[in-house]
Amino acid sequence: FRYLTTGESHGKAVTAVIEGLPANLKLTPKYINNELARRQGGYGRGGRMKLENDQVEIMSGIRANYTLGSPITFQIKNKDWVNWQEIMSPTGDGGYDQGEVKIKKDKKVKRVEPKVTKPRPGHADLAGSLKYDQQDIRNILERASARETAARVAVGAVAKQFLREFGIKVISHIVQIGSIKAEDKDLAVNQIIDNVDSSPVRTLDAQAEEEMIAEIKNAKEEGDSLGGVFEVVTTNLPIGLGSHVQWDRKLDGRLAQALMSIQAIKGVEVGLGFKAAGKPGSQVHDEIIYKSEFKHKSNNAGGIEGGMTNGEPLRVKAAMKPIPTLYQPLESVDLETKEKFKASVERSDVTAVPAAGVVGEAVVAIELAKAWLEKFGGDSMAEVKRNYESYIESLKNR
Ligand code: EPS
Repeated sequence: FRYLTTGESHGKAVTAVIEGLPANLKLTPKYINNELARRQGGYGRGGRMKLENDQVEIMSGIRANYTLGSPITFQIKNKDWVNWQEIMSPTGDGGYDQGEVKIKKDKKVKRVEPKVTKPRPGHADLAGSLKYDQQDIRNILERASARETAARVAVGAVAKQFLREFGIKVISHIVQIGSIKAEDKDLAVNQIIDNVDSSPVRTLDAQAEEEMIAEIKNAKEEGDSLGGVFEVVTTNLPIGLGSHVQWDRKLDGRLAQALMSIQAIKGVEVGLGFKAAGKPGSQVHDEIIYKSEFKHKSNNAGGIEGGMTNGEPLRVKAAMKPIPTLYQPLESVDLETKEKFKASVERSDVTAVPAAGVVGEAVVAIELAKAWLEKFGGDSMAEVKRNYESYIESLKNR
């Protein structure tokens, strides 16, 4: 299946269109809303998250809680829109007209913001404004914003519901915030699911949790921001999702692209990842055993060999850079005057790594659901299940 998202951060809503899901999959807004709430949490978020209360509104493709096989559209309204409707009005009704501030005499304009000409380091501001020939940086930053990830988490919730029909669960946990690393515990999916969301930084290491919170508090006081690392883990996947035969069908490559496309992600590791480069092969590759089915003695590969799932749980990590909107100003140059200035902000998150983990789950679930439908595809859930079961049966005869 495929999807697109739309929406500006302070526009009316973020939306998504999903195409290619089979009919008769049970989908309820409750599950999607719960995932949206998980993304909004996490210690270190700023003022905007106190304002928003993300709820999905389904516009098409679902009837009486079951998919129809037709495209699914939904929207998540931006509550902050009411404060921006003059500035973000698609028709310029608020008096704002592409770079000009006009206050109409006969109209009360609650708030008018001059155009943004000061590009913030680390954002899409500079490159986007030059590339799209924009005089007002707002025309770039609104879409570049990580607000868009709300739509992706909703799509991911749909993918998760689909995978759950086959017993596949996807979860994330935070393994590093700033300089604080959690102990590498290699926990199973259900243990992570049961424990991770009660931690304000979504980590499974209580000692690291305290230190992470202290580091976030400290960064806040200093007007600074923090990055970190999350890991996404799944239950055992069936052998053979993805393929070795062509570069764009390799599942690890597709997962890396999906994860790298999350705002502020700068690196992705599959299994041992970068650590594998420094070890001899004898300590990296997972030995194969047979106990009524083919298994591996370890899972350093993170569940993927040759671009295909190998029957083990998937383990992927992604590194997020510190949020570039800082209270501590960074040097930049005004687009119009070319004068130096120090970028300042009114409101920002200190860190969004716990939320990024939830987004990571979503994009991983989406890629897995896509690969699942490529291998076991059908127009109804019953057809997909038949195809899946017959493949699993065929493996038993090997
Ligand atoms: C974001 C900046 C902040 C974050 C926002 C992402 O928003 P604002 O500019 O309105 O203060 O709160 O995240 C979300 C709105 C969200 O839903 O996650 C950015 O520049 O990427």
